[in-house]
Amino acid sequence: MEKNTYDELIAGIKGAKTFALITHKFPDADAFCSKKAFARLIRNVNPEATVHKFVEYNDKENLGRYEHLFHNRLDELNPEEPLQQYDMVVALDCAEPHRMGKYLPIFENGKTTVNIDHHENPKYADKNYVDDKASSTCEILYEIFKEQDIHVSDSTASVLYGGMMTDTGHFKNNATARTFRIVSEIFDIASPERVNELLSDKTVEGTKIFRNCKQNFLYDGRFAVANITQKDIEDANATYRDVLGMSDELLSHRGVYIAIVFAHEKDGLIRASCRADKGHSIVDIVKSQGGGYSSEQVGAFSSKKHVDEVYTELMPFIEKQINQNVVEHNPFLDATSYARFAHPKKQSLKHLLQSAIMLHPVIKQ
Ligand SMILES: [Mn+2]
Repeated sequence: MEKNTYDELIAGIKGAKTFALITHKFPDADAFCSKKAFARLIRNVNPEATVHKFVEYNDKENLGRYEHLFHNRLDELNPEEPLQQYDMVVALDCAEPHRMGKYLPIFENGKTTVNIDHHENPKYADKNYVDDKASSTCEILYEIFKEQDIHVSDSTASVLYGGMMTDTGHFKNNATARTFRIVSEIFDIASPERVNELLSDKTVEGTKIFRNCKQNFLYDGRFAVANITQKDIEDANATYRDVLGMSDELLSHRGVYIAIVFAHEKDGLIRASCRADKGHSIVDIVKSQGGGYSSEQVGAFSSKKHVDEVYTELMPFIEKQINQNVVEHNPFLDATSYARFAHPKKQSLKHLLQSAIMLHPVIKQ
């Protein structure tokens, strides 16, 4: 990326009075953290400006997971009022315009539009800062702060770290030497307490669910699946948001390429959180149910269909992913252990998913 592009961005920020920051719907930590960090960048460069922040989240619970980062200072669009035109509208972590959800009209109505992202991205804005080699949008933002000599506070450093850590699955996916160089600089700036604060969002209720998940998940060596029923959630006095993140845990088992955690809610709604190992993708899996994804490795969907139907529809996509041979990226598996993990006792996926239902008969509606 050319150096003067960031100069142009900063000049644009200095010349604008009103800003709207938008990130993708079904936001993850990189979305929230990059938005927060960019608001601070604006405050440093142009303290008089007004900044509005928009994000379409799927429910309050999803927001709740990150509310300690936001204190609920998010703006909402009032459909009764005419659409405001902002001097600069910045899309953060949005691979495609439609991922802005209901806030896309604000973007389209912006005097100047900016697109900062680390996905494969068609560069849909007036000014595009797209780097698909970056681990996260927060990684790109850190480089903008540094290159432009903008002060990175203790708190901003930890926010940027939050986006980098989560988008890389705790530095297991897409983390590069560049990522770790930045992380080492962040640890020079941020106090460990701040960073740990970001990590301490676990709840005791979540841990109870987690224990259940760990005892009851099923796997065939390459694919791991767990079902969390409404009863499990109620018994633990937990909420759906406590269930998020367990798919990361399932994926961390040796040899597992794809992990899905299903949460079954009272009204028959199924929510699924999907993860893929490097070299694999959950994109087709979540797309088959109209879900969203923040990278090839991380996605989610919800469905009102019967669980059997959802499983049947997912199966070919899961099968395609787990049958791909990507053994070469795991240096820790020698030929013998690979044979054991990659070719476990043949158990059909259908059987596996059926067992998952039988284990939790309560989800059979
Ligand atoms: Mn991201």
